[in-house]
Amino acid sequence: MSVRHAMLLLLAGGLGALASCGPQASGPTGANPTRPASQTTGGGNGAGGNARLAAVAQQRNLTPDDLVAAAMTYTPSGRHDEYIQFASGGHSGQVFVIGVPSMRILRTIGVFTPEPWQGYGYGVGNDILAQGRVNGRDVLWGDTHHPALSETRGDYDGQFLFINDKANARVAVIDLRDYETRQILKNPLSLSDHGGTFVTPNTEWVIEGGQYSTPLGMAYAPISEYEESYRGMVTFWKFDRNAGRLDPDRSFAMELPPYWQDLFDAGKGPSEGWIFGNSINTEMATGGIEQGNPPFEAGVSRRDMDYLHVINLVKAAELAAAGRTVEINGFDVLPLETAVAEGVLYFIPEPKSPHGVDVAPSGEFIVVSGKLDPHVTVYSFAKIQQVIASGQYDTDQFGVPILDYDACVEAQVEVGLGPLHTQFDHQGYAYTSLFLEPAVARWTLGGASGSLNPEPDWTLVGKTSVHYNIGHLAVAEGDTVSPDGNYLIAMNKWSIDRFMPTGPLLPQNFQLIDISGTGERMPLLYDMPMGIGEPHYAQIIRADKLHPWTVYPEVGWNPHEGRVEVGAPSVGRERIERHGNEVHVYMTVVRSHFNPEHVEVNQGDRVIWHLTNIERALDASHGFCIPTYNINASLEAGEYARIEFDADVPGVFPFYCTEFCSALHLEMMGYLLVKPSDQAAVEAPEPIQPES
Ligand code: CUK
Ligand code: CUA
Repeated sequence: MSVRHAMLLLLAGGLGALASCGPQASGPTGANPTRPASQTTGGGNGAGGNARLAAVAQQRNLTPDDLVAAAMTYTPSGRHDEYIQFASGGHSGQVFVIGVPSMRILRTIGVFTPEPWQGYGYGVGNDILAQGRVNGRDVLWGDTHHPALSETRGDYDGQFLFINDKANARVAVIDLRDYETRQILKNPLSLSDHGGTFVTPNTEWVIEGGQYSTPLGMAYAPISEYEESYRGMVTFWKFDRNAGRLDPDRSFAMELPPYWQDLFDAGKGPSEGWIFGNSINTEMATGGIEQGNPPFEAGVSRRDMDYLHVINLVKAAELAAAGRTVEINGFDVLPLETAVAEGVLYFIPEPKSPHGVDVAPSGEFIVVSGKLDPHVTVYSFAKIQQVIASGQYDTDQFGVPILDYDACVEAQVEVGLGPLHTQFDHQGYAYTSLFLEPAVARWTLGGASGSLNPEPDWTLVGKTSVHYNIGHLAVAEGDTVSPDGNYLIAMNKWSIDRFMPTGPLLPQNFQLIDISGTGERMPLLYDMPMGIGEPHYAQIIRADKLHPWTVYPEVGWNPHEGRVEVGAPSVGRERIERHGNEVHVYMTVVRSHFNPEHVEVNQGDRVIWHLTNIERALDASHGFCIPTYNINASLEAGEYARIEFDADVPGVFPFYCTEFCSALHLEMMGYLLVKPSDQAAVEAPEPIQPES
């Protein structure tokens, strides 16, 4: 017997002892000539289980570490995950909901892109997607980057999720009672955003920072006027928690120099009320490789330092409320001049073209990752306040105070090549993604109260290699005031050889890492291909903080209005009403029929189709599609939906339920008859018999 096999047996003994307490699992291995007798008998005896586990491990060439990783992630049928991850969907324009540690995708949330399974944008939800129109044009995709869970006292509260669309500078609000998008807002100033969305500790404000500077208000100016006419910005959207909506009338933005603002984060604890953002391109490079200018990649990285933006949001909001703003494209903007004069905006040098900016759980420190510099730089909020109070500083060409770097910095930690983003755990550790190595670095946060780790402050502790180039990382509740730790997900941009190739376009790779221990050890547990866009950021919330509806609260519920729809179709009140050439269909939906089943209209009629799913059972969703009319709805138990269209094409259209709901699901259909305009018109609807 090899040493490795002996280790497997030993380990299997441990697992077997655990397994023997519970019900015996059925064998997943299929035909295996060497499998022991206990596997076929299903006997609950520990020794048989051990032998069986060892045999499976040997057959599948699994190491003891593999078996431990499997045991830590495998989630038996019917068991739920401890955490839920909300991951941006990158260019899919959506959000993905993923269980942790099982890494099972639970749901897509349609946000900026139509999503046919939910019927989002195929007759229902079109009004929400329409809110995201830009200059009257539908923009039916987004580049979602940073999801932000709503917070109460700096901790996730499980009520709402916000997300930005970098490509078009839009933000969306998702209601976590039903995981549906409720609102999309187009930023009236900017054409790209990146520093969003981030929330203040009680979700009073949702932050959306711009990225590539343009003339504000989506205006035109030649690029030769870059320094005079192009501007950066950060927008503060006021969140009305009761309404579940962002309120543009109480929101405002701040004009910033045309540096490319990158990411933002909100202060907490002692730094609550302040906002921090990093930047690239303080060089104000304008590119033009075709004219012999340095390309952006070089021009944007010429200076040794860029600027950490430090913004007094409380004061900015007071100024905005006092009317110290100007209006640009119908939106209130605090001018740069005013922000400077009133002490709202400060800069601190940060090493060359940094990336993330992350406020530590205590709110005392702000961590900026070097990207082109192997360090993370840690700024002290207390020191920043001292320097501001001293009134001693230079200014940049826009008059913005530049605070002394050395006076504001608490520490620098050399973490490795290409540091991008940092998150925190409950043990006083910080974790930074290293794009170039690629790896995750664990280091100790100095001055962390309640620190459990024995290492000295501000020290690199260890690294785990990831496959491959990592962007963001997410620790369970790792950007809140009270991180959970335990799990870290590396969001890797390249997967290279990790999976079976799927043509030349390969998935991204989420890697789950166990960070429950201390010291150097951070074992990799699981690879999860993400073949649906490039998620940038994710947040991981404890599952027991989420309390979604499992059916809508009442039959006839209009999710978009958050109330029962007056006049929603109900049993016995199904009917078709004609008012001139406008036809209203009032239809109930239940296993396994629609009522009415015949809907006759005239070509050219405007059809307004009201549907209520009258089911009250868990998971009793029905679909509703009309062929060739680009209509598909998903009606969850209790849901009311309204679909409007012009019956411009004559013919006979079998509508049916698109969700396999019962044994008689195929029979769940009806006919829409659109009478050609050259034939005698449908006069009055057939009488509808109330359901008995
Ligand atoms: S960014 Cu993608 S890796 Cu848009 Cu938050 Cu850093
Ligand atoms: Cu209802 Cu299928």
